[in-house]
Amino acid sequence: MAARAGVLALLLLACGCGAPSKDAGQGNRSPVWRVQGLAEPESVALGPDGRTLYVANVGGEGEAKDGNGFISRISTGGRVLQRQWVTGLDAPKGALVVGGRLYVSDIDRLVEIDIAAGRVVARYAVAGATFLNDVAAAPDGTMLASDSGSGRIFALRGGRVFVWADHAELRSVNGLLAEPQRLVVTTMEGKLLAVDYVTKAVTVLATGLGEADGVTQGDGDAYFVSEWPGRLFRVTPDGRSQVLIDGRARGAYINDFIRVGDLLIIPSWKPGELTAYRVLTWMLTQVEGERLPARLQRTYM
Ligand SMILES: [Ca+2]
Ligand SMILES: [Ca+2]
Repeated sequence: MAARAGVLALLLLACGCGAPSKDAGQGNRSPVWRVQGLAEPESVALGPDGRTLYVANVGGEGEAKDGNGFISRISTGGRVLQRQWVTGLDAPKGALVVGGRLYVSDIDRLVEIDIAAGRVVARYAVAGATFLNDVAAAPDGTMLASDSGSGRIFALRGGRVFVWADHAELRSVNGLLAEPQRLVVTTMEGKLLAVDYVTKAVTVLATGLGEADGVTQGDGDAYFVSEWPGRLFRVTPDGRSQVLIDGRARGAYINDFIRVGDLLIIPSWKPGELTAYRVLTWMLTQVEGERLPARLQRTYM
């Protein structure tokens, strides 16, 4: 433990990220690094170089067209490269890199940013959307965006925007994860769903996940799902879930996180942070006071 704390201290010194966080040693996971002072960060995307993160900062309220939203560039080591890299957005939420472009959802528009040039090159109006949230790319290249306001998923293909999925289960739709055969979706009614790309049939994978937000692949065939007021779940294919982290006591949201190899990189709208945690470290330690199943301990030890 002392050795790990030493390594953490070295990492923090190396990246200038400040003191170890307050939640270390309080039953939660210890972060690898943490960047503070962001402005309501909702999501993060990994750049084409594999070591640059693009963080969408809402700046204030989620629906406000206030022009103060921006994108930050931060290294995967936790160093702020440029806090205000692309500015002039309203409330950017979802962020996804495809090729050399960063796609960002911005209330009722999809914004396309040329990463090399560092500027907005296109804006696509999404008629009928009021609270665009996550962005994902289907295997055929179609850009998909969830709209929490209307409970629909919109698509952008060949410069044209249209309604891609409209289903009662999609009410309060939030996170998207594009798999080869299906789109995995979270809703703020606590559901983890799968939508068939062709038939648009919806399957309920799990319920009871609070006000669910981000979703990534977990270990094996499990998923990691966040609920934005502050919990991170591990959800297994049988629909059961366990809490891996709980930031509610310190008021730390868990918004639309990503997984980069062994790291989970988590934006926290409140208190305005980006934090990296090491997934395998969790699997080696206790989770919410109870051991992981023996099968998993063997897998990861
Ligand atoms: Ca704003
Ligand atoms: Ca989200």
